[in-house]
Amino acid sequence: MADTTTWTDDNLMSLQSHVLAGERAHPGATGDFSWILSAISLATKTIGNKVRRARIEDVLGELSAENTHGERQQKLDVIANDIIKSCLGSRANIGVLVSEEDEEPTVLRTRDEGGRYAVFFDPLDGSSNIDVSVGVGTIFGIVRLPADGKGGVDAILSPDAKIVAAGYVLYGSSTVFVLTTGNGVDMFELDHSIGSFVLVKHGLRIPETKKIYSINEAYTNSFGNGVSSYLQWAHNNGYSSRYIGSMVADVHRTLLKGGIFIYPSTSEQPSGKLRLLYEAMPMAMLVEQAGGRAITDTGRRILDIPPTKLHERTSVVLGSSAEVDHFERHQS
Ligand code: AFP
Repeated sequence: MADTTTWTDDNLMSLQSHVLAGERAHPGATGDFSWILSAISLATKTIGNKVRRARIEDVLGELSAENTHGERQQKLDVIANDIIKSCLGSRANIGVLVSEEDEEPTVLRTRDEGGRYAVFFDPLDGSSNIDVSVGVGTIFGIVRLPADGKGGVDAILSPDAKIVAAGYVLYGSSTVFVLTTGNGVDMFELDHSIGSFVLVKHGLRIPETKKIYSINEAYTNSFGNGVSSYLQWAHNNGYSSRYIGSMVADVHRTLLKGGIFIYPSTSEQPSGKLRLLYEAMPMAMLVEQAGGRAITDTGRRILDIPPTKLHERTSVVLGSSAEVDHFERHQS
């Protein structure tokens, strides 16, 4: 398939102007997205700054507390969570915030009080890598809450709640913001000299095929037969392996270079490890909007899974459409 990606190296377009331009193209648009995305942009620039200064400020290392999943929190997990909540908290159109780091959602306002959206986020994905300067990131999904409900927690899990935008910010060798509002995928890079995310790729498309798989192969003995059979096939067919252990970084490479990212269910984690609402769904939306596929290891489209609880886990298989097809062929 032809690469329709447009590299934007002549016109300067900031994230904010890009979102405003998108809204102007839709008569009747409320400006909701620019309002929410400007808060996410501010929050992620602030988190990025903390990540870059991690050894200079005292923000590295573990806390004694565990998060809602029983995982040891890093200091930066908590700092990033606080930053996002303080940036999003004042946005009048957000009803609920759901964070990986908080057991309970933060209910800001009801639907009647103007809370039209919920924002789901993993403030600092891959944070156990932070002490060794590996790329980490923030993942988010924006969900429009049903118009007739009261808002709050029930609204988030309602079948009428619809994910309308998703993205991540990767704090890697450069800081990139990858975004979809349901109209393709765009990529912005933080220009530190002007403090703005600047559009660098419009209409990003994932390569249709690439012989790269990304999975934690150390868990081989606890994979199901379908996953093992796929890996055996990949070994016999000249595949390379790439695994960073930071979902944002692994998915980013997969989006740009192609291939497949797999976090399957294992005998220890029968439902998988990654979280549906603020890891799997946003990444699934991005990958699909870029022309790829995102399913569970039993072949269910991730965006079709109705969430039943806030911190639900799922298996994740996503990437180039031909590569996900190969994986699917080995599951029976
Ligand atoms: P941390 O945020 O605790 O580092 O976990 C990262 C993560 O949720 C995701 O980013 C990785 O893809 C996955 O865990 C790696 O898990 P394994 O270490 O089990 O491969």
